[in-house]
Amino acid sequence: MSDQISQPLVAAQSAAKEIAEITGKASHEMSFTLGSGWSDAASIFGEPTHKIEMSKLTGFATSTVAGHGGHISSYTINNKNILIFFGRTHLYEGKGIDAVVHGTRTAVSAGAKIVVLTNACGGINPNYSVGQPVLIRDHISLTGISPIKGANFVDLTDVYSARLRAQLKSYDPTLAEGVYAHWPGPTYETPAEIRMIGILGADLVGMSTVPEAIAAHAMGAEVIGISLVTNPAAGLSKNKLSHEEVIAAGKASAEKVGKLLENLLKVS
Ligand code: 8IG
Repeated sequence: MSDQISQPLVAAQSAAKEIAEITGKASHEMSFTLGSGWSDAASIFGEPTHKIEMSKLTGFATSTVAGHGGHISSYTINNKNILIFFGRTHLYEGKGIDAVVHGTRTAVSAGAKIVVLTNACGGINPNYSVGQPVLIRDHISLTGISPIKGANFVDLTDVYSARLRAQLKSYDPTLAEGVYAHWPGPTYETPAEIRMIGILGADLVGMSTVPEAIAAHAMGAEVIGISLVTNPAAGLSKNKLSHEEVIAAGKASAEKVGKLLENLLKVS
């Protein structure tokens, strides 16, 4: 038995302290993790007060590609301090589950009571169109990997805050909700796998968000997850899946995504 807090949490607390020192802001109340297709719209936040290379902070995996490491920007908007994470670590990078959730743990350690997780994903639900943002109502972990260790039986009945989803829908009643399946990647699914995942009850499929949502929820933060559908999942269109398609769909929905980010700033 030990009441010591875990090493990954200690690292997240160190990184959070470094962010507070660099920005001179004792706490940041809200965090955003921007996935592919979302980062361009961040211009609606205006100019950050500080931009921090993740590689300079404790515990962040260093990027293998020079100049392509992620960064974190700090903003103060309407007296609210927010952190935006540009770039995240995915399970398929092989750095381990603690690396995947380190950014999120850092955000919550820095004071984030609301954690916004965005991603680009494949659409399984035939009612969705490419370029459509969908609120994540619930998830299915197909990786079987949890960021929580030991006999910590965390309740996951309401990982994605119903309270915050209702607020967002009050600003935009057209917003759809769906179930997100976390696929390990980095390969996309086969058409047969997409049929399986659809039968299991998922509307969306992607390679991120779920571990981060679990980690934030376990630390007591409220989570909003939003997927931008950037392609029909494998076998649901005549086209092959490509990263270019994803980037193009992200650019095409910049305005919609910007509006959503603006609405997210209003939630409390
Ligand atoms: I963007 O169709 C994007 N990410 N697993 N499947 C999975 N991840 C994705 C997809 C997709 N599209």
